Amino acid sequence: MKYISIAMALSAILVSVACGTPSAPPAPTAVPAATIQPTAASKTMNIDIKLFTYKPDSLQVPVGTTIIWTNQDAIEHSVTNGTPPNPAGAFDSGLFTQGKTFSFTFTTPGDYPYFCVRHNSLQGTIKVVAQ
Ligand SMILES: [Cu+2]
Repeated sequence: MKYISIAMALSAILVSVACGTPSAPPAPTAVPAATIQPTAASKTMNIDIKLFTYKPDSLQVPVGTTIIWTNQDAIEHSVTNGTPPNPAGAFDSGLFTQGKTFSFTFTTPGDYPYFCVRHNSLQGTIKVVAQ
């Protein structure tokens, strides 16, 4: 019984504190709604690297898209932004082996050619467009 009365006393204090600051409650409800929106809009797409080909080798996506490349070949490849033999610097996976993945999120519209640093005939393009 003693614990119950203490609990009741504490909750009475908490209620009085909450009621003492009427301007506080409306603020937290507005913030979370705004932060959830971009997460729901973002998308993920997959590209396989198979038989020395990016599949698909040409892709158009909206800003905010994350692309995941998966190496299906039993040899190392890279996903390097630029045109052979010149990396452009927006992204570069480095060489990665069979079964491994590399992902990159495109936040700026534009054309992003890319290639494998070891096999320069292996090339692809990502076109990023505003939503
Ligand atoms: Cu390669």
